[in-house]
Amino acid sequence: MNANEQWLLSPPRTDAAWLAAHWMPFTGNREFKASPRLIVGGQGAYYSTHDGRRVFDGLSGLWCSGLGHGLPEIAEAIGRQAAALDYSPAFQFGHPLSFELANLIVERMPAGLNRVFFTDSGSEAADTALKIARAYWRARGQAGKTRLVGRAKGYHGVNYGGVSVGGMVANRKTFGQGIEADHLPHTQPPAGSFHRGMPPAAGAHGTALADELLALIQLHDASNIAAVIVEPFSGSAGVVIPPVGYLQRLREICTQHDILLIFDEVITGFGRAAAWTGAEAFGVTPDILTFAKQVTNGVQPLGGVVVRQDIHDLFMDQGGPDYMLEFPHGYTYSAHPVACAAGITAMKLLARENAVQRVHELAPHFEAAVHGLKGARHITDIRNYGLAAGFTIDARPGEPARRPYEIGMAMYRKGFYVRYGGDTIQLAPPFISTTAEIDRLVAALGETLQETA
Ligand code: PXG
Ligand code: PLP
Repeated sequence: MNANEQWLLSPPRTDAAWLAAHWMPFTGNREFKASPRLIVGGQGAYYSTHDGRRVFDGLSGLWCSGLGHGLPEIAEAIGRQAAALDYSPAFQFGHPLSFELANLIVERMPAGLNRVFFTDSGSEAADTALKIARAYWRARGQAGKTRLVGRAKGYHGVNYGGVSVGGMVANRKTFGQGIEADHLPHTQPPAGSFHRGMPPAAGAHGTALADELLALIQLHDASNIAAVIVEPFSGSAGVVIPPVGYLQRLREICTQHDILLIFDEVITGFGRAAAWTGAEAFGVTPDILTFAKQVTNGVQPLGGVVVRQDIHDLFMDQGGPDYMLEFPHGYTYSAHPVACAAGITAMKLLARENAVQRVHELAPHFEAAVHGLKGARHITDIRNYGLAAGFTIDARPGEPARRPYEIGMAMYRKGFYVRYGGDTIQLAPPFISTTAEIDRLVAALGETLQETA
């Protein structure tokens, strides 16, 4: 039975009284419940909707389903695992799958990053990485190294650590004091730049932006700074690509001043940047790296943190008697067996389906297509890397977020799901997309821009 047939038998309720019980995340709840958009099925690069339509998945879910939807291997692996072992205690006991998944992940890491700590989400991965950084310096006898440095426009999830180092104003301003954090300037070029891929190194958008870290070191002294956390490229902010040389310079400064460099790869791992990681794509190796989303193709909630072996080993060496905990941290569902079953299968499928190679081959076509919208109505900038693109939309006076919302809704009515947020539209089509599907997606966006007031 396909999703449409299922719907005919039992259409979901969409009346406001029914929908009211679920307070939805990062959603305009009042608007949604007045005009519900329920997704009832997913196959390949398409969703089916409660009103019986097929919609192209232009953001791979929320950047997580690059292999497309409805993969029987993952469904079978989850079913088998739930029947064999549905849950086992995450603390002081283990199950075989987490070790297999950790090894599969390590295989895809830049050299030296080879110890994996599992979480259930990207937000938990970001907070875990920050805690590892602080605990590491404490274990090294430098307990004063606690300050954390993030970046304007950065997104590291929604828990307190991630929001504190994050730089999305809308996600910060509502919640009062977080933990102490400083922010580097963002690297988004001025509107009208229309850079393809990485912005050039020249001028203010080169290593000068990374050198801002030196000013923070001068202000606080490196003896007080634990870590710098950045996304290799920012997704949520509207696809912000690092200028040539920027990440290299951050790496250099962190190494010189004994500051840990954390890459938040929740979006860039695994495949989106036409490489297994952003670290590999941009040729810069962090000390700590986070992942989530694509690790299970979005099928189960799972994230994690990968660290350099010597960071891990320091915890072991300083751990006291061997029955003691080396790191008092973890989640009930860390390395959940069913999520690990999905992760193992997804990691194998990414390899078998040549996901990285596919993205590499599609990326030039995608780049040409999205930059073809330069000059289209309301577009003030376009940025892209791998299979990710961000468009800045000219703001209506006093209402920067309205036009992107209207565009997103009009696209959905036409049969294309795209992400809108702030003053941007974002595209991140599945790795399995065809060039024709990409052309249709971008053509629909062009048409919608033209029709939008
Ligand atoms: N770090 C980064 C770099 C992310 O992109 C998170 C942490 C948090 O992950 P969880 O699993 O806790 O959501 C993310 C998540 C968007 C969008 O449209 C981006 C994310 C989530 C939802 C929407 O840009 N990124
Ligand atoms: N709150 C309470 C009262 C708990 O007992 C626990 C876990 O035992 C948590 C929060 C944390 O939940 P999780 O481990 O799923 O993050």
